[in-house]
Amino acid sequence: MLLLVASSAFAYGPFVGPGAIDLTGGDSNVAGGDGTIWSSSINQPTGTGVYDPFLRVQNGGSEEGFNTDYGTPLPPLDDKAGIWTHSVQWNTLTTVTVEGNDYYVFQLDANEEQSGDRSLISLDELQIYSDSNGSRSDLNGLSALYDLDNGTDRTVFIETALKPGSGTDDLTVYIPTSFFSTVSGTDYMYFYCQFGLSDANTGLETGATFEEWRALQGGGNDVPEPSTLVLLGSGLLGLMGVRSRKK
Ligand SMILES: [Ca+2]
Ligand SMILES: [Ca+2]
Ligand SMILES: [Ca+2]
Repeated sequence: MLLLVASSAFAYGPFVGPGAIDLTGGDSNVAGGDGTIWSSSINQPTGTGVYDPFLRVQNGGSEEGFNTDYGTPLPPLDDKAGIWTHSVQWNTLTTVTVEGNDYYVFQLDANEEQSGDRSLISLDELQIYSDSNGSRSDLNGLSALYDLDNGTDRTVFIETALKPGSGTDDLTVYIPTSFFSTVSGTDYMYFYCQFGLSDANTGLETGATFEEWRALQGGGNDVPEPSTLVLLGSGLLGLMGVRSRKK
């Protein structure tokens, strides 16, 4: 007899439960529940900003790191040394305004193996800090201004098979600038991430290749054109529809 199973386009997921931000179906404009907006892939905002790399992390199994100018004798955690890992001053970030709210925008270029479920990856921790020193070797003593796990242990599930390889963006996140209202523009943004903390053999662990984060930079306020705004708004409405159907 014919057995019909999951209708998902992928064999793994959907990932459900409190704190699950599942982008594995190519989802756009998923509300993080803390004001953030997550997409597997969206059109880049038009205007003055450019996406500049500021952090590469690389390790098999799981990997963690933060951007810093510290590199001697070795960069901290699983940071990959080179021109892609460096400090970022707050006043270099571009502010994007969507429906009256201001955001900083970050993109992830993940670079996972593409066999079986290995193309999946989990983003388990994301914290953003500020400090006047751009060359820290650790983040001890700092308090996170943004924490993905604040209130709820969130996990972002990403399917890199949608945009395989290096040089293709796998995730975009809009983070409200209101989290960072106390920072000085000339201070440094520290962006800490950890991937692949899920149980082994789920495919969500990290492969041996690197992940790279980029920020929308160029400074100033970049108001999306009306067409972009409409797309974002309708995406949010679409999401609510999807959510209610799942219940
Ligand atoms: Ca993987
Ligand atoms: Ca988490
Ligand atoms: Ca990629």
